[in-house]
Amino acid sequence: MRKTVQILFIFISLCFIVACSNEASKNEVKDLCEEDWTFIKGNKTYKAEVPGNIFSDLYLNEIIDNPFDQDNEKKLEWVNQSDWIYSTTFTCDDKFLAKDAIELCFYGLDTYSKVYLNDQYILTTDNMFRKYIIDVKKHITNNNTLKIVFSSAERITDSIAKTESIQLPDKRAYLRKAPFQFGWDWGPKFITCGIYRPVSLKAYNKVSLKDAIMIPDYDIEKNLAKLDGKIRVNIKNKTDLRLKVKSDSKTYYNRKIKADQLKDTINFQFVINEPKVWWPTGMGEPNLYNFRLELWDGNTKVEEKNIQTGIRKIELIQEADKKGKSFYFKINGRPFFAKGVNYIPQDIFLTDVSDKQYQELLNTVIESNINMLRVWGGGVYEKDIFYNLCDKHGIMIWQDFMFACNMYPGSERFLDSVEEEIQDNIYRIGSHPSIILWCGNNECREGWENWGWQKSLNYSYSDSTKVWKDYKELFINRIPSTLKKLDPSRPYWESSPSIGWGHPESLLSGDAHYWGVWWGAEPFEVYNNKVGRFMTEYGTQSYPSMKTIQTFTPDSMIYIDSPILAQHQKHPRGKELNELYMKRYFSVPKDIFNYIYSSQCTQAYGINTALSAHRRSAPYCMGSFYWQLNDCWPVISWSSIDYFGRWKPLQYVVKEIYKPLTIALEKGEDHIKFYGISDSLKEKEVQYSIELKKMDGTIIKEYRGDITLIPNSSTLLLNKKNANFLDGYSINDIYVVSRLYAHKEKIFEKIFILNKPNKLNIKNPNLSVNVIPSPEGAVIYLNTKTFTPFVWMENYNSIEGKFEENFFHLEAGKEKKIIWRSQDYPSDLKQTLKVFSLYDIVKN
Ligand code: BMA
Repeated sequence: MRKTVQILFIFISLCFIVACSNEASKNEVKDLCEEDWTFIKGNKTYKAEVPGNIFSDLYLNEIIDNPFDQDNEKKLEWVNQSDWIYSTTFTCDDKFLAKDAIELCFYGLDTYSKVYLNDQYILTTDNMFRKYIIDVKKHITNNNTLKIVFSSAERITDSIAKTESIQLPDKRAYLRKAPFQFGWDWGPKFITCGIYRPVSLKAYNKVSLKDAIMIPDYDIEKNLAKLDGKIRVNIKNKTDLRLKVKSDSKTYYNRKIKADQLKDTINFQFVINEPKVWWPTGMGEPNLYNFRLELWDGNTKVEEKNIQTGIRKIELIQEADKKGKSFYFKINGRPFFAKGVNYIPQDIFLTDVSDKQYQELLNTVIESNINMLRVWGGGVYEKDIFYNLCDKHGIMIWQDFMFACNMYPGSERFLDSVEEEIQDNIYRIGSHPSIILWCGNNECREGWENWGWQKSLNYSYSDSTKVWKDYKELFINRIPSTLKKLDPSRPYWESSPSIGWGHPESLLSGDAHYWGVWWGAEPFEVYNNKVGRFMTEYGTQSYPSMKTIQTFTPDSMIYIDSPILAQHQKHPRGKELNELYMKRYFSVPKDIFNYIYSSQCTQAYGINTALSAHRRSAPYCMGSFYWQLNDCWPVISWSSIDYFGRWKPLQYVVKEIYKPLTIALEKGEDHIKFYGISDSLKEKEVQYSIELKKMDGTIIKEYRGDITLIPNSSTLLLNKKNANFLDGYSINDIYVVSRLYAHKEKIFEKIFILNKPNKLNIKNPNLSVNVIPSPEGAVIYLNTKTFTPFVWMENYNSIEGKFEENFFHLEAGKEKKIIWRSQDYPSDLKQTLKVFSLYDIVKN
């Protein structure tokens, strides 16, 4: 018995020793975001949020008013001009301090700062897109003070510009900071500073895991996945290490790395037979793999990291054809039409976006049948949650690097910093299957070639040569060669667009931005002819809803020429151009409610023209990305949802036209053509019907036919001479109802008008509106006795709700039932619901 007790005692002691030594060699992380942070204003200290930014901190401490309110932007210039000091105190226990190395890790400092630990200077930062890691072992004690002094980014860029012999188009180029925060044609100028991403400490004895990436490739023929992984480590003391790659149920990789072979990058590869493949939405399941990378030192798991990835093969196909060169993607060997939109940061104050907002934005994307987003290069590399959600929902991403509408310095210091930035971000986001392309920049080449910078900046021949050489070094050498090392799996595209919109070749190959409409004031019909291979930008503005305007404008200031509205319009000719287009297609009402509605109709009508031209040009055109999905503050802009996520009419149009099966109309000078568009990869046998109707709903005539829709393409359903089709009727007196049937069952219906909206001969609809409470919120019944185009419902109640359907044409005698989804039923909904229609703004 005594012997058993002795053995037990020895065993327990051994376990204890092993556990202690295990504990001792484990890396330890301390999250400094959990500490109390302060910032200084005058001679007072205030509570600060970390992650956070100065504007939000000033607002939370009631030092400034809401920056978005009225014209507060103008009054807050001083914040941009000031320097700001953030600090915290924290303790470290002896066990933590006993480790051989202690790293301070900043995942994002915005932007120009000097960092002091216990009053010792330790770091200068000038790139908000980089991760900064420094060994602070020699400075750290039990009680510590960390202080970060942020200098005004505006003053820093000014002072750098002064020392440069060649001026770049915009001085914001000198700092690696989100370009849009210096002001954009949809964004205010709030030049934030602060600790905008996490900050932590890590103590370790031997090796610290810095970051890791897993790049998947998929061999379609062999049905085999190859995973290419890299781990970056910081090494304090070399040791034998073991790397394991696991999922919950399986170990995929297990290898010992001898101390003498340990380098700061560990490469690993393994294969998966018959993997579950990642498909984008509409094409299959977005299957994901969740791997856990573990670093072991003997019996101790030193550190681990989770990586989410998906197995898929991505190809960008550019093949010469009769007109130029194709430009489309294949995923897992299958081509697809990219139903896209441009995405900008959801808030000028980056740290104010909640996880819920990311989720809600993605919900809008999914509901709208969008399958691809372009993360535009004037913003930021998004947070992990954004890419996680895109992976999960099968939303693909065109990822710009953060360079926009500018030329950039070519100094070694700058290039080295960018190289670090590119590496950090590829390591952070490169494992995500949703990202299918890296793009060098937004409109830098376009600007250089077409915007007259060389003349306006008075460049000499040698100046031009130098600036262009620097461009090439950055976008044709440094970035692609970094990518080659880390991620050769994805295509790299130097600049979006590849050729400027003033050049006819821009429509024959590469990606195109078409801004002849809006910037060039051309009519929307021009969209029908200006169709490129892959349309990555085009757009037109509209006002946000009245509810959104009310958040920043007092009632007495809500009128069309209000200076407050002018402050929330950032395009130099915004109001003038909006009104030009409103007048051309709808009208410019005097009443502000109708004015907003007319502007929103105009935007929806214009982008509908472009979207349907692009869709019906498949497979010549294989992608369409209107400018832009969202806003970063309440503003009059090109967005289809506003800052608060409220849908403008355009969002309903997008949802409709991006359906996997749709009909598009082409109305030419002498012909009228209807196309059936199918995203399906198989041929589809359908029947179509096209009815020509009078405004009272009487059918004039009907065309029917059977047709096989070509996969992933657009198929001509009906082609008629105008005179023949109209049968003596004026295009202003009729409308068309088109339908698709499969096995006699209706699978799609769409109503078309044939002329500009303000030309139609419509009558007063005297809409009857019935609102009934329901478990979902409310049900709305609409009835009319005459064709009522562009019905748009707005609820001005304080309770938020969403119309399941909105912005449609209503036929005479066809009751429409719409569900209004809301948490609550407001008893005054009947009074606060306003139903607009075309007749309200073009009474004839
Ligand atoms: C595009 C974008 C942005 C801009 C938009 C509207 O070119 O890249 O620069 O906001 O035009 O002008």
